[in-house]
Amino acid sequence: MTIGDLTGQLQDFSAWKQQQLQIMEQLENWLKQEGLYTSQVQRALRYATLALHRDHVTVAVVGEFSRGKTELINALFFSDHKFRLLPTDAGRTTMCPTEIFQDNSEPPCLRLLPIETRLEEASLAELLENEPLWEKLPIDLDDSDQLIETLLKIREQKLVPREVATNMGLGDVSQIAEEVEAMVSVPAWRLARLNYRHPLLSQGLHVLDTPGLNAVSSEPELTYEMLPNAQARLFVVGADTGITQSDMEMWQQLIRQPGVRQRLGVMVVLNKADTLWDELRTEVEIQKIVERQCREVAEILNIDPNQVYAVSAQKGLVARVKDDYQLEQRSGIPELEKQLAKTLVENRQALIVEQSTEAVISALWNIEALVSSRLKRLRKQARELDELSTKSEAAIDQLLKQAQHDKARYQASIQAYKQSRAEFTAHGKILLDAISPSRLDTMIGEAYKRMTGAWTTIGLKEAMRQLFEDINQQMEIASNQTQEMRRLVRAIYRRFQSQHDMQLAEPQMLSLIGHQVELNLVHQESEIFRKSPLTTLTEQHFAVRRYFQTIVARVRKIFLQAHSDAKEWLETALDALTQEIHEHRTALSQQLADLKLSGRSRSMVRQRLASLDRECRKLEDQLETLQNTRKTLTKSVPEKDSKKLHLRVVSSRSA
Ligand SMILES: Nc1nc2c(ncn2[C@@H]2O[C@H](COP(=O)(O)OP(=O)(O)OP(=O)(O)O)[C@@H](O)[C@H]2O)c(=O)[nH]1
Ligand SMILES: [Mg+2]
Repeated sequence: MTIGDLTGQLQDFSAWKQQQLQIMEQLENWLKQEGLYTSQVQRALRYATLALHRDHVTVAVVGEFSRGKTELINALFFSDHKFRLLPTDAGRTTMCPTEIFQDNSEPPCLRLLPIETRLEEASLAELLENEPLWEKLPIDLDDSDQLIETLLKIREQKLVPREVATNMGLGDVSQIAEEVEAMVSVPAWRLARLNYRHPLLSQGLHVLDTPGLNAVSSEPELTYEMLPNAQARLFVVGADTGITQSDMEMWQQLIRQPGVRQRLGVMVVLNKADTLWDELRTEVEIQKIVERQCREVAEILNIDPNQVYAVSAQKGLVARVKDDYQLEQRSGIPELEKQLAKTLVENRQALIVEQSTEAVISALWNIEALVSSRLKRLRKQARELDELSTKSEAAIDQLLKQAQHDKARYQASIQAYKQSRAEFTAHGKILLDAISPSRLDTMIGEAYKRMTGAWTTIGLKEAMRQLFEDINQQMEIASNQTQEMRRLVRAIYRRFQSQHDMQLAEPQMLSLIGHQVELNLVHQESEIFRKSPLTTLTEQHFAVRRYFQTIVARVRKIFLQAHSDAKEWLETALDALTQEIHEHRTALSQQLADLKLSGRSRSMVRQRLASLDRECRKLEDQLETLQNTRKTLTKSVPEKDSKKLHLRVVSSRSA
């Protein structure tokens, strides 16, 4: 049976990542050896290598309960087991979000986070680190009964007093249990993490199964981080129910989130298509009905009809377990798998390139500019030295004077450079201070005090408004400083470019726009939260906690990122120029030495010319290697025998 599309694509992708890692490792060695290992490239390589090592792709499956999400996961990823891996059933089945992945550093197991942790303030990220809190159940891969039995835990519920359920923030999702009046039923676990073994998972695939109802939206980290960051999100609806009011609510809340930047990778699955397979109709008639329903779904959700896939997860699973090729094709699962594989890998790759490869490439551009500039300078020196041999002593004397004059002029401009650099550092301080973690902590601390001390909802809402006013003000200060500094850096660069004929790559600039856009989105969400009647109705303590978990946590993340970006930029923005200035000074001294030399000995001039020629050739080789490496790094499609090619490209020159 084929689960080939996904496996194949993921294998190619892993190969591509391995290849990238290899190129980067060789590049690092080569740069060190050639003395070209700048701090910018060092940072970019370290970041990219880490990102490539940690990388995985995530598929998240969301939708209302009983639409067949879990069955779809079984059919798409785990049909080679020949049994139903994850439990599915009519009614609510998956009680807590379930992550499935492979971590070879420990034996397979199921970890469960008790629902009671919702009573604590700790975030999910913190709880993930707190090992003893989790219940850990070992899994025997050779014993399918034990495996299935263990996985049934995901369905567990428990009875708690209604008040406790409310304190857990589950007041609206818990069902009233008939037996005990004041007790309500809540999921027993908050999150399940299944460390499993499977060829797809071993390629770095993570699968996130979620429960229906609004269980996901009660976990802010799931809603705002895990879901938007998944490379593919499958939204499952049922062909038997059509799109219901609650499907629509989940779509709005989880997929079209107002405060989250929309990313690619949403696929809508119209499941249970087999309920339309009416035996009294012809195949063509059935096909038409299915297509019509897909179009209707697309229309209601306001998406392209090509984003809707009609499948039967159940028939797909049965077909794959029983090796029934025809039924498998009819189930629509293979087509969905093909598109899913494409979406996953393309999105992931694009992100890796955007977030890390581009930084390495930009660092390489700067090194290229540096080497080109060295080459240009050496060639000029060689040319001048060559010309000197035909010149009279008086002419050489004249040139000597000119060179001394150049050096003096250069010395004067160094003073100006130092002044601008001091100005740059001063602006940098204001910038960093405006968005510093301690300033942020103060603002958040004050907001917390105001919110918890507020007697009325109006006071609470006012505190929320005030927090964003403070935050936006700080961002504004930072953004103004960035603009000032941009002007300053440009001016310094221009001066050295025009006055001293330096060849400089465009200086890297800092932009906080991306962070400001993110912040605006969170602000919008904060406004929705602030104005929602629910906030007025919710007990103040819970409203504040929820506000901190959903809004403030994200503000903190954006701020910290902006701060670290700014800090990194400040440390490296003038590096290229400083390096150039240093080399320029050496070149000027060298020029003077050459002039003096030319007046003395012909054979020494010849020796010097030969050595210049060797140096030029070395620089030309460096340039070629840099250009080739840049090209290979930007290649997105893995090529079968490209591994050898890279090895040669990077190492031959250094041999
Ligand atoms: N006819 C038909 N039934 C299906 C199909 N897929 C799932 N089902 C049935 O629908 C019911 C719900 O399936 P699940 O996979 O548990 O649904 P879910 O969306 O994971 O539900 P929750 O875990 O409660 O959120 C089960 O009884 C499945 O057998 C399908 O393609 N066709
Ligand atoms: Mg389920």
